[in-house]
Amino acid sequence: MAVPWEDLVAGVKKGNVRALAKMITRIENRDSGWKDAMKVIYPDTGATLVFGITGAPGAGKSTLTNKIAHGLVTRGYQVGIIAVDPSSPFSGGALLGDRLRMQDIATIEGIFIRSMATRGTLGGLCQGARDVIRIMDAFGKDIVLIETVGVGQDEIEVVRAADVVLVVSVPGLGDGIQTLKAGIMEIADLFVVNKADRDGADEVVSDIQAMLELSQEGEEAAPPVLKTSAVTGEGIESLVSMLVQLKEDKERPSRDDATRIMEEVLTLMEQELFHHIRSQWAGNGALQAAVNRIIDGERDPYSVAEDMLGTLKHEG
Ligand SMILES: Nc1nc2c(ncn2[C@@H]2O[C@H](COP(=O)(O)OP(=O)(O)OP(=O)(O)O)[C@@H](O)[C@H]2O)c(=O)[nH]1
Ligand SMILES: [Mg+2]
Repeated sequence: MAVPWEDLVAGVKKGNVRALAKMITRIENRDSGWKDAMKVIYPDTGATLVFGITGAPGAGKSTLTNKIAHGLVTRGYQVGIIAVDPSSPFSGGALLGDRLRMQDIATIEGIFIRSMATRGTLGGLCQGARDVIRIMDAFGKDIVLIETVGVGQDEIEVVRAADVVLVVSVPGLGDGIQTLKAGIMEIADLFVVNKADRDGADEVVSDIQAMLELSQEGEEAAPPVLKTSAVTGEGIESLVSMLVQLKEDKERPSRDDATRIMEEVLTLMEQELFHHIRSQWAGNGALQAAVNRIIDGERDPYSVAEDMLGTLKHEG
């Protein structure tokens, strides 16, 4: 027998790590009753500050996330980490690498790590991340770090769900900032030039600053640009202090909450509708008959879909 949702939710709210892990899995799997469980979790959320950490593949995001988490825990914060695996869940390579590098913090009190596959997440990556963040929030995590590679559209969407976005670049990628997907620069609240132990970090910093100057509008302060080395530890203290400051100020950057909530409601409606249509029509005799008529050349897919949607509209 599966553990009842009530027990899981109660466990999460009490800070039970096993309940946290189990609830996340069952929510991700969309086990029956998942939505009611999330409804109960929701009022207990809103305290967590979410940092999105993104950037080019291999920029050192995982190593940096590891160091940041460590620094935050040392300062007394409870930290959740969501590592969005950029590769397919079947290839294993990148995922294993991440796991290994993340391993040394996996056992530290106060840090909980979860990886999520880009593909194959039932509720979609973005909604999946929102759900996991909320469960971690209700559990008592003060800060959630979400690492995603800054190349695909899905990943960018996930980063948009964060309160504060850190964009990580590195020297030695040719034109470092060009390798990032267009659109990522615009949503950055903070730039980190990692691998500062290598040559060329200062040039990357100036490139970013020059670019920011060009795009600066009005009085708004440009996002800070920090230099770090996740390997030597250079700059990590200042970065962590800056994140702590943001947490303490509870300053949520200008990304509009109303817009985010509206997006979420629309996503949930789309998913529900999709599910409803599939489950209602897939094994439905009327659909089978219509398909046969399309095959026989009597009808076409466009008008069949239109007719069937028409019945849905009448339902409600
Ligand atoms: N020299 C140097 N190497 C670093 C630094 N940070 C990370 N690395 C190395 O860079 C490589 C990639 O680091 P990761 O932390 O896996 O980078 P990532 O951005 O998470 O990579 P993906 O998730 O695969 O995109 C590893 O071999 C790290 O040890 C740094 O500050 N300096
Ligand atoms: Mg990584």
